[in-house]
Amino acid sequence: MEHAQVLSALGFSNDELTGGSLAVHSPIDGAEVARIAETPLSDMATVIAQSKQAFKAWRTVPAPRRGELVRLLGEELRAAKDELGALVTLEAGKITSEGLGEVQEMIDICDFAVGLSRQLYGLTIASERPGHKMSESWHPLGPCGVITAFNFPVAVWSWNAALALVCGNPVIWKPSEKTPLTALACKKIFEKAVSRLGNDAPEGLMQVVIGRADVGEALVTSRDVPILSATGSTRMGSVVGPKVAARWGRPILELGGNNAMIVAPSADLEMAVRAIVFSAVGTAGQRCTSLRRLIVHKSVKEELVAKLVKAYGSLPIGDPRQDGTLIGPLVDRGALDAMQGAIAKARSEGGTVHGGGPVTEGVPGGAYAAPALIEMPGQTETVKTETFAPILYVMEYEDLDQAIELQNGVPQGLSSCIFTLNMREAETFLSATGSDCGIANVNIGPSGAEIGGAFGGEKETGGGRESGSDAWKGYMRRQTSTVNYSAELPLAQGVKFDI
Ligand code: UN1
Repeated sequence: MEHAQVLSALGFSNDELTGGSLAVHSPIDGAEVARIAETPLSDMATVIAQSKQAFKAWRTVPAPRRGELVRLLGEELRAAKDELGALVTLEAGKITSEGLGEVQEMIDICDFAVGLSRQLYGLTIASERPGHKMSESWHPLGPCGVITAFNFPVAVWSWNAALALVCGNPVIWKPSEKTPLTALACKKIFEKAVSRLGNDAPEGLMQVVIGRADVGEALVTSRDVPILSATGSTRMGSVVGPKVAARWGRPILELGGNNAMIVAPSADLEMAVRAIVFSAVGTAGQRCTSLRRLIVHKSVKEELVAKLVKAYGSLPIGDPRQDGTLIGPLVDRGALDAMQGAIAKARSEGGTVHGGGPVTEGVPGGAYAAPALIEMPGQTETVKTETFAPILYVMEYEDLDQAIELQNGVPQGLSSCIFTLNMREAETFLSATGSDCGIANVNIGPSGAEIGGAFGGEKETGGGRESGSDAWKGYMRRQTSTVNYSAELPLAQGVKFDI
């Protein structure tokens, strides 16, 4: 499909796509596809005030009814899956199947959140005092700012929005300036769900603000935005986190990863190769969960590297819309330059480089590159740095302790995995002395997590959790209540204070 067709299928009018100050380019061919209006900084106070107002109404709507809105959103996403998937491909450069997969991830989190809307459970807790009841309940917290990155332009919003909405919070979404069209398309889809719900959804329940860092900054620094979820680089998080904390807000940070796979001597190598290739070169290495480091036992390293070099040699690179393409473009020229810079640095640190060069033939323009496999003499500074591109550094190990030390020996802590058929090794990797990451897998690559689990990581990844499990608790305030239904007033801890 041509760019214009994709945009019109989602209901964009010419007015929306022209005359603004933010130029949007497609990574597929580098073409400018729109010039859209930016949210003036001076509007942010009104946006936030409207969200605050919406909160007052939305928090009183029963949670299962809030879930109904999210159920309708899931229905609308199902209906728009092909069109929205195509827009993800257009704006982020993902291959068709991954664009559709991202929309499926949105549908999945909506289903999860609908069920959750009847399960925002608290606890009853045994009181030490006679005739007393202790309990814990969860209440809506307030406007939730969501700052998302270009690489998952819609799914990460939905992880946050679906939960925030059932939890009783309005959402203000600031998408990456590289992918604002997908956000505006989601807003249109959301509005359809709102109009089907009827009167319960207040004005301003989900707002999208378009702009650059200063627009995001307005959310980050506002005391009226108690929850601020931000996905992006560690550098961005190191600015956002302290600012949110300084005004007593709650940050949910999902930052850089530097994800590793340990390949043990007993590993099923054929399976490992498939997992490595998908997680290292899928999405052109631009997932926060992409595989970046391979830690291979020295007894299998030669064989595995040979298999990988062969597999890498035949990967179809090109137009992500075309059937059969597995590697689409990098997001822009800057990403290609960063990739080439990292490869040059790795080489200067003693790395042996396979592939990794820019690809200019058989591609429709844009910034395309062959994936790089780099055999490294050790875990150098370059290996410890996340480069958002398909570069896989290979290192060898002799015993599992050393492999785990290498795996944990980077500043980031998002995702990790081990390929082994040895149960002792697998369980050690998952134990308290194993991987230090938020995600640790066995015989599966580090990327492509399901929405049912909590998603996020430790150390410079920021510590936030989104998506499944009990991540919803990050979007609510906890209230502990003690009720005295006796005629006495005993004090806790046996304290006496008679007057
Ligand atoms: C991201 O790259 O920010 O686990 C999110 C995965 C996807 C989400 C990635 N489900 O790879």
